[in-house]
Amino acid sequence: MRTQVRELLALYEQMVLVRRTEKAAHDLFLSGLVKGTTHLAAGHEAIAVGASAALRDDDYVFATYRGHHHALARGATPQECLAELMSRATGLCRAKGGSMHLTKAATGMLGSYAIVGAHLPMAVGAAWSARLRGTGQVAVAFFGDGATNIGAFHEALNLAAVWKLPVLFVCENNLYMEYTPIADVTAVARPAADRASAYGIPGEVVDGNDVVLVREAVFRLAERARTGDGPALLEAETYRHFGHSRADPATYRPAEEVERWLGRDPLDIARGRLTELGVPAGTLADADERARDVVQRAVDAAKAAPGPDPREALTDVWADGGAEWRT
Ligand SMILES: Cc1ncc(C[n+]2csc(CCOP(=O)(O)OP(=O)(O)O)c2C)c(N)n1
Ligand SMILES: [Mg+2]
Repeated sequence: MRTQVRELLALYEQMVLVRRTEKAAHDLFLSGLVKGTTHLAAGHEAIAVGASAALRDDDYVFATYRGHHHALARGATPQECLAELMSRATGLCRAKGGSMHLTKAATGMLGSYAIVGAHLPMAVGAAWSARLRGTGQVAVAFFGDGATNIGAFHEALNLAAVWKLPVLFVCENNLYMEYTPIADVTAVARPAADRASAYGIPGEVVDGNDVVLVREAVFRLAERARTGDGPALLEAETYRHFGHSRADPATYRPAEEVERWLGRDPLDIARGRLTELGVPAGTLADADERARDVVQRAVDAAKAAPGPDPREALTDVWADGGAEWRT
């Protein structure tokens, strides 16, 4: 899959939109309009945007609590996401999900999950369902480096490999699991890719800050899975611009490391590629401005939206009555 200038420009604009939505979420949190916690994905944009551009519209995506970028890349609007973060009736999940549970089943965004590693077996299940139905869909699970030391990661990989399921595991390796460097607690250098050989599946490393490289790698591995060659593991190297969540100042990260990674901002890398391809600065500025307008309108609309109707508290909530028979 070669990325054309026109496509790259669209990917750039989408990444700017994600970055601006994240910035708005941060500002709204600081002004007390977003309650609870948020895990910003600023710095990770190229992974969600590049991967989504390589997938079919009906493919399935599973994300973590750091999933704003995936929801936006898979069809949720900034307005739906920000309204959800602000617990408004117009939110993506009508205020029942919040930042950590952004879900849009209609566009294949099958959820964001707060329990580290929990969604990997779910992605395997979705892939199995696609196989049984013969739809040609692929399921993609995005997760952090910390998930690679969780049992569910290994169970999911093994079953997916044994059944040769159409699932792609994408690790967003940002070097930290909350405040602990992944390298301090992992015996291999590549926490995801180096584990692939144990399950007999391909393991690759990609520059997760380069949207073009992510798109090409995901396309190749997803098509391989789609045509029956089974799962693969892609480790995308990246870095978060903010702390782990909310007001974490991330002082545990060496200044020199932060500076090096800020110098590899995915937006700058895409901008550099576009400039090299002859796209004028004015065209990039127009894209920036369009994204700024969309997000500003989203913030205004979310602020103006009503809170959820208390009479809807029990709608769209599934219960199997288990509380009675389990006790
Ligand atoms: C099973 C489980 N254990 C612990 C936690 C608490 N926790 C939330 S995020 C996190 C760090 C995960 O790091 P990583 O997988 O690298 O993702 P990142 O936050 O860097 O995107 C931890 C330990 C949790 N949510 N679930
Ligand atoms: Mg991490």
